[in-house]
Amino acid sequence: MKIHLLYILLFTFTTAIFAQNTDESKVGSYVLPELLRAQNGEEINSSEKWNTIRRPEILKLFEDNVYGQVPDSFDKIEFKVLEQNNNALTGKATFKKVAIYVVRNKKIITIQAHLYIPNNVKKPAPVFLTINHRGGETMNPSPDNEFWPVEEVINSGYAMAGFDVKDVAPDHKTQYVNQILTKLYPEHISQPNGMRALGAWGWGAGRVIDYLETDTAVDAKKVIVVGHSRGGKAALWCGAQDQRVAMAVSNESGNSGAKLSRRNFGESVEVITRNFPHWFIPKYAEYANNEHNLPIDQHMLLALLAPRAVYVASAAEDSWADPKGQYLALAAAQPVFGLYDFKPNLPDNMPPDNEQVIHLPLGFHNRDGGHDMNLFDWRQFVKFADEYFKKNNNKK
Ligand code: GTR
Repeated sequence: MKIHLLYILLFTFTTAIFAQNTDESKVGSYVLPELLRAQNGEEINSSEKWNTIRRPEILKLFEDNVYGQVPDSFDKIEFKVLEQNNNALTGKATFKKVAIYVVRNKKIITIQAHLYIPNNVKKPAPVFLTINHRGGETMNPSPDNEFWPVEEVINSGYAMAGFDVKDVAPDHKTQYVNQILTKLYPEHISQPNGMRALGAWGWGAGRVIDYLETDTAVDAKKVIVVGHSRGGKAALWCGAQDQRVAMAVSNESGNSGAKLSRRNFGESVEVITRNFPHWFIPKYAEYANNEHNLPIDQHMLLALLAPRAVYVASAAEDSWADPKGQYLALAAAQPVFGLYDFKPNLPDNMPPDNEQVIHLPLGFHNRDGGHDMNLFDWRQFVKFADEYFKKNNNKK
């Protein structure tokens, strides 16, 4: 069975056996933690105060209550192009498979990045970098591969990069420690706020960016980190930390991603921490059925991207991921972007299905259909990125 079909079945199964509220009338009231008030009560009314006071506070709250820390030190990083084909996609693209070796305390891990770069552009290409939890085989350029539609993206003037999360942390309750945690950062395993799987996947994206910074065919100032579902959660946390990320795309990341945790709709903190304890630090489980006591909510994760671009995609039948809760989180993050002279003014209500809203640097759509990332979604990501980078003149 194809691996992504397996994921869809597993997803449907988890959705079915754990009761969740999908009745809008049963969503209770909630009060979101304040974005623009520091812990000492000070009002945050400038980008400078946001950057020096509130942003570090919020990052730390996410580290200590949800995802754990993401270390940024290692002894050495090296890159080796294992395969190169300058004539991929009938000459439209250059394909590279790159080994990224990271060494710390004499231990080494290897990430394999897949990279397609358009040949037919004047300038270095902006690049979509996918945190891929569906297996390396899904990064193939087949025309029917909607999850990773290389040709479509190349035709639009963007490069496409990706790596398999199992190179850094296998998506498994106990085996997640087997790569970078055991080999490079063993001290994190026993730390209450040490790195866990979602943080590790974002760390992996950071190492791919390290490589992209050395490849002159891509524009490493225009890296768009993309993830679907659990990959989307990792993409947001990665973009929150690593300010080299120019844009984060969260596709149906749902609970602990773009969805407001306090909104009682779809997947809950109780269910997610029971099913996927390895994604988070143990403390996060204390907020099961107790979301109102979280010191953060997910609008604050989106706000950590400011003033960079954030795109949130959802799907109408994906109630598990709570499309409305994701839209409301994006809307609630707006005041921080406002500190940077942007005036995003998202409508109060989510747009109709399949309609994209763009209020730079924020964008959103709710596709019809179920939980997946497909060609429609990618076309919206490209349209949004075009707007944001105003890159239409980059075509020959
Ligand atoms: C589900 C999980 C979601 C989402 C999804 C996926 O089972 O409950 O939070 O991450 O998996 O990654 O497809």
